[in-house]
Amino acid sequence: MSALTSNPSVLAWIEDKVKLVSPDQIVWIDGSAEQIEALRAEAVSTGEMIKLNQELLPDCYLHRTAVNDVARVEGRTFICTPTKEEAGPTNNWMEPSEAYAMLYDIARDSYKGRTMYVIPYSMGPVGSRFSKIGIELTDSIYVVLNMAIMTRTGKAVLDVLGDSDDWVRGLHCKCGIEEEKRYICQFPQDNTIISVNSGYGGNVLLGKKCFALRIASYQGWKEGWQAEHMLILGVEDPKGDVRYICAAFPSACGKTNLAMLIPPEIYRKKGYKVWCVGDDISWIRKGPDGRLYAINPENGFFGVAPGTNEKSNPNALAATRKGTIFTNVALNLDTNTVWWEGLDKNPPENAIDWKGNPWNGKTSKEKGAHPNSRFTAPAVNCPCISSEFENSNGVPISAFVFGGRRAKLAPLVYQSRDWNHGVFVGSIMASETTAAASGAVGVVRRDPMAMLPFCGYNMGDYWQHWIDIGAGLDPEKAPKVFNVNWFRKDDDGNFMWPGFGDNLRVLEWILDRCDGKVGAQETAIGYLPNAEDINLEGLEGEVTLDSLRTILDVDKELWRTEADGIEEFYAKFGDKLPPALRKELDTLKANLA
Ligand code: GTP
Ligand code: SPV
Ligand code: MN
Repeated sequence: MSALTSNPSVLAWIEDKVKLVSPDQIVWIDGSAEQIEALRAEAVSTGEMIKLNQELLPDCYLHRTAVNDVARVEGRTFICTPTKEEAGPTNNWMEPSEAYAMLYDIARDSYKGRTMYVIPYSMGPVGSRFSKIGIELTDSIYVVLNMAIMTRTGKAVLDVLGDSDDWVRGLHCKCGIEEEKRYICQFPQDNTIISVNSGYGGNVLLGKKCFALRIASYQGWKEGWQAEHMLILGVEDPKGDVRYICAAFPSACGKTNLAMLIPPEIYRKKGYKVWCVGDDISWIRKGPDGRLYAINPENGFFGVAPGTNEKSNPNALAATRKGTIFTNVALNLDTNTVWWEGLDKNPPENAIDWKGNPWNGKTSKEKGAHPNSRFTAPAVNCPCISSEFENSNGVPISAFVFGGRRAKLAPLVYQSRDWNHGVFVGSIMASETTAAASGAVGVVRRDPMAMLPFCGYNMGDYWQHWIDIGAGLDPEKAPKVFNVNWFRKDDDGNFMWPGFGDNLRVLEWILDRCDGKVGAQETAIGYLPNAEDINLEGLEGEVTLDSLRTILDVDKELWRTEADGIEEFYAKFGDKLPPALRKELDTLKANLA
């Protein structure tokens, strides 16, 4: 197949990689429906994908990854900068020439007997000033089909690129899916990503975490913009005014759910609506009017399946009813449809679990779906997708919201005193680990701005970049900064806040604060709501004013211990710690004394 571009930098790079990996043939992904259909058929014929019930789930497929390959591998993810200091204390680092040599050894001849797919893709609407172009080489049809949902792919992207060499190089080699030889390496200075020995999501869909966060965060630092692990949603009030919020929560901590929330009945009756612009990543720039604007660089949702149901997230569920790829969920053999824990109370008895073994959902103690099983669904399928989803100029941001999964300590919501204090609040985020990454689950760790696994440079420089962005904004126009925690638990381990749709009650307080419409209590950590100002109408029996007060408390004793933890964490950054954040920590300590 002939090349779809004459761009010299593209052709030279591909020629070089062809020599390295030795594919049998090369296929350029042109963006046509026919090509996608042919690739689906080929993947079904080899068993790589299973075609699901086309009446109930048109154009939907199931894929199972290797059992050793079900989540991002943070321990095997590297930032390859010339010096270790550029990668900083929170990233794994490898010297670039060493990394290239090691990766090329692993990748050499690994496409023998296989096809090289060349995927040109745009992160962001094709041609938008926010957007960036990448090319991913892969030997996996599954990757091609996922990228075709998650990004804008095909010839149109190459036409926009023209002869420019401003594009991100991505090489993915499945190799033998060997865990000990799995590496996900980013080379920020070279605009390059190399991923070997995995076939799973965030490790191999290189447009997502590798490019749109790790490489793009570095680009944003150099170019004066931001790439963040943030959802974008619009809240429409009864007058029809829509205000936008960006929220950063760590992996599997509720971004997709919040981005698509269905307002509680009392809000729906008043005329409130919520629109989803993005569920995972935001690229943010200052607009001509001095406000910050955000786009979602993705074109689909790579969402957590377990727990997604008609009640928790009907919009996400609806988005998965056509054109979707399911990964590592259970297969119901009676209906040829999919099932996962928390979908409904009726698990199939005649099924295949995510590992590919016969499974009876009524009797088996094993899980049918992996806790990090996922759906890859086109954004356009989502019933609440925003009319601004394709807007090349992005949407104006009123508030940034940080949040994590904390059984104790962090209150339901609080507001920072100003921008720099907001950066501090983001920098001290901590959250219990989840199944989205391999390793222990439920351990509290620091995860600044939910970017711990995704920041492509020194986190100290990243914080300073946040502070510099704020310094360039008129405080009147800068987004207000908040922190939320939907995950407070009582002593019996029950969640104390209903969450999901009811989180709109907290968003309403946040937007009212942005408008200066509601008061707050000034505490040691920032502004907390007066309990009466969170609307509990319709939650009678579920949340009382007293239980609300419990999750709005600031326990100074616990916070003093927390401050010691922050001190210890900050110490890792040495002189890369922005003085402004040091000052904020001192203020916190003084407030707690
Ligand atoms: P990534 O795609 O990994 O970045 O995850 P995410 O941040 O989009 O998380 P997602 O919305 O998929 O939610 C992950 C898990 O958190 C699911 O099991 C949800 O059911 C659960 N969850 C989401 N929102 C809430 C909430 O408000 N309260 C509670 N208790 N659980 C929630
Ligand atoms: C996350 O882990 O934050 C995800 C899934 O969104 S992955 O694409 O695997 O990174
Ligand atoms: Mn994510």
